[in-house]
Amino acid sequence: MIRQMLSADPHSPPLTIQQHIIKEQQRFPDASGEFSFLLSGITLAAKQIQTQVRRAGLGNFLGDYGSENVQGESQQKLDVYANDVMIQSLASRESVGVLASEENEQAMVMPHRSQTARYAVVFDPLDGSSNIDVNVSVGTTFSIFRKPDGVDFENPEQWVLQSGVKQIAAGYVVYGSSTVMVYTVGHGVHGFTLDPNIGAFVLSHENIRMPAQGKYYSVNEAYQKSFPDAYNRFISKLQSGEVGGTDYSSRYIGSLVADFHRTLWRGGIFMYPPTKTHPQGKLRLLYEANPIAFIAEQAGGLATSGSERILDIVPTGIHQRTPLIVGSKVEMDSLRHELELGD
Ligand code: AHM
Ligand code: MG
Repeated sequence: MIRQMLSADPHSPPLTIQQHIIKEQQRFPDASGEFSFLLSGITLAAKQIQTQVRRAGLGNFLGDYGSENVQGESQQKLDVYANDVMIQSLASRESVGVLASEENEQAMVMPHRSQTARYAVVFDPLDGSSNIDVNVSVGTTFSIFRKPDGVDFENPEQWVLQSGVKQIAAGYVVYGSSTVMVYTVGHGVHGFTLDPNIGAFVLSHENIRMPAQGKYYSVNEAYQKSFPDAYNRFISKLQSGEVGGTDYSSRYIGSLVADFHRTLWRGGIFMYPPTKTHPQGKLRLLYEANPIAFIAEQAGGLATSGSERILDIVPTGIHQRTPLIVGSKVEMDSLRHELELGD
């Protein structure tokens, strides 16, 4: 279960994310400090993004930027801002050689071209951006890979076209009623809440465990007629109390980070199955499904595309899509059973 660290002793000094990362880094024998410096680039960017998200209605920061990204989706001003901030923060870290973003068609080689660079970061700078203008939670997702041996700056996409099991760290930031960052380096999942008084992410949830079963399912039911039958049978079972005897409620925000954050905390299941308009699923493997799947598994949950474990998928393209079903063990087992029966 989630342990509330802050309530343990209100007078103990807060443990910041920076201190926590340094502690985690000691698990790696060859740790040089560069990995914690890399992660500090992400927390710095997150603080800047959250500042603009919080003031979005005040400046001139709402609405369309007037261009489309590589997916053909219109870019919001905050998408562009968040992307610039992530790139600027990470480009100054010499340990980072390559970046890939939802907002950029190609993988980006960092101008320093440092021979000591050994990490690649993939990210969605502001996920769920259709929710920005209506003041609903949005988020940032990221995933970190080590540079594969023998790969250089001539082939930047090879730095990031790695299956999810190769992630060395992943996380997300949810800009909700508070700003929370959740991350894993493969030794459990930890959550940090931004304390606006001191401007630091402070450990608020250590060793987060996803409950084995929840009471919410999360799916865009407007598309139900175009889901494969197995998903509809499973949804019927949820609705009729046939999954662990639970009476389910539905919750769907339309921001993956927020929908997953609730699923991580409360248990249950999030689904974005194949649909007629998105037969390969809508969500992107590298910077949406992979970090969420890594965190889910580290917290005791499961994540599948419907046909295979998300973390085992070997990507062929930076913006490749996948169906994503992620959640608690009981719901995931019940869905697997329906999928095995076929359509
Ligand atoms: P985005 O990256 O363009 O913001 O799209 C991803 C978002 C996810 O956050 C969310 O889970 C999904 O799109 C919602 O899609 P839909 O509106 O089709 O239900
Ligand atoms: Mg996105």
